[in-house]
Amino acid sequence: MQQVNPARFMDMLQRLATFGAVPGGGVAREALTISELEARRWLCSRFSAPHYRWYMDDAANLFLRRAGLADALTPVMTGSHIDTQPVGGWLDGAYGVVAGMELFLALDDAGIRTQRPLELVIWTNEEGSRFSPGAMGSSAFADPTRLADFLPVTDAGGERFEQARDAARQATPAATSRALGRPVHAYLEAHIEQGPVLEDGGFQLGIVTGIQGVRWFEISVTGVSAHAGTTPLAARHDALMSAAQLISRLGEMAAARQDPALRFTVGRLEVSPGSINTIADRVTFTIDLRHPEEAVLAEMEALIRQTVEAKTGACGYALRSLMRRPPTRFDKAVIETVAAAVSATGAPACRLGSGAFHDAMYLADVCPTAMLFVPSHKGISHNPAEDTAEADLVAGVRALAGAVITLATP
Ligand code: HGY
Ligand code: MN
Ligand code: MN
Ligand code: MN
Repeated sequence: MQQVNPARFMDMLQRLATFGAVPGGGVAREALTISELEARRWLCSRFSAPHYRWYMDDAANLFLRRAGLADALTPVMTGSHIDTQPVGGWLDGAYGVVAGMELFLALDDAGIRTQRPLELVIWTNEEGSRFSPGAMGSSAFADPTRLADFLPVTDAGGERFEQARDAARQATPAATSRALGRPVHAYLEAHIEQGPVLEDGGFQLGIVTGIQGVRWFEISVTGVSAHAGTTPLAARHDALMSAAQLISRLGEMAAARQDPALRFTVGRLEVSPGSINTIADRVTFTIDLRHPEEAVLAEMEALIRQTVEAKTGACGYALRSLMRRPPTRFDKAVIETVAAAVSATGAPACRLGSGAFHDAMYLADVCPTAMLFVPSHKGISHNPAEDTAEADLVAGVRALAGAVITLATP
């Protein structure tokens, strides 16, 4: 689509990156924090022509609807998230949202009104770093009964998701509220790969066939706080030492499987009271487990549970499941639509599965869904150094435009 305007697109992408920008690089724009709400407000200000309408649902998912000629038909949806890791990159999520914005503006420039309505969506709390689980907004959209479990979830400072959701409502008065969940004709998400496959293979675009499964756990270890100077080693209930032994035991167990497809990460560790001269009485740490096969995830979970239960000694142990998502297979017809749009751009491309999870995994439960990737430089993501060449970013917008227009033409 020649009306795609690279300068305008890059300008919007760079503008979005200013919300929560960290001096020296990176973006700190966690879900529903002030910087994300300001970014939402800016997005709303960008589209106010009469054929556009903004909506927000009860999970604070934000929708920009572009009326279709046959407006009663179910919409084609595209989008992603704008929340980031505590200090993330400028493209994770943001790319798919701004690619959708550029698509809408290019359609305006071309004077094209698609048959089906189009909806650009900004999903709430995809990263799951402030509120767990991840992809909360899209998960609730796919099954609105889940919202009741999400509303009381608190962040590290004790703020409930419900309070943050309500603040989002105040921040974007232009968005009419609407019910959670609705029929969607098809969903297509553009995203950075966040891994090395495309760049290593010399590919500019990726046709994504699915997403691996993921399980998150929180393990807490309880001991007894005591004086570091007076308490003999043999008399300690040291939660931190016990947690450290458990973490290395679990890490060795994962490594011992020698499965190149297995992902096992302990990313967060909190210690109480966290004083240099007090023996820790409580430690919590998280596990992020991923694999393309559900059976391996189940096996690993059983091993983790057995290892925790087998722990003896003076401390107590508890394991809590935070997130559980089986592997996702995308819709064959939408994958082929993406493949056709990609080949129309002439960009070198390949098919691949996603190592990262995305909101598309929940949309796949309720409508035909697929994704489109652009490369990540050196495979880096969830890191301020996250980057992608402009030519690749723009090629992705062109492919997204082609695929969405095809999907929106009955
Ligand atoms: O964790 C993930 O896979 C996603 O980037 N939030
Ligand atoms: Mn993402
Ligand atoms: Mn991410
Ligand atoms: Mn995602």
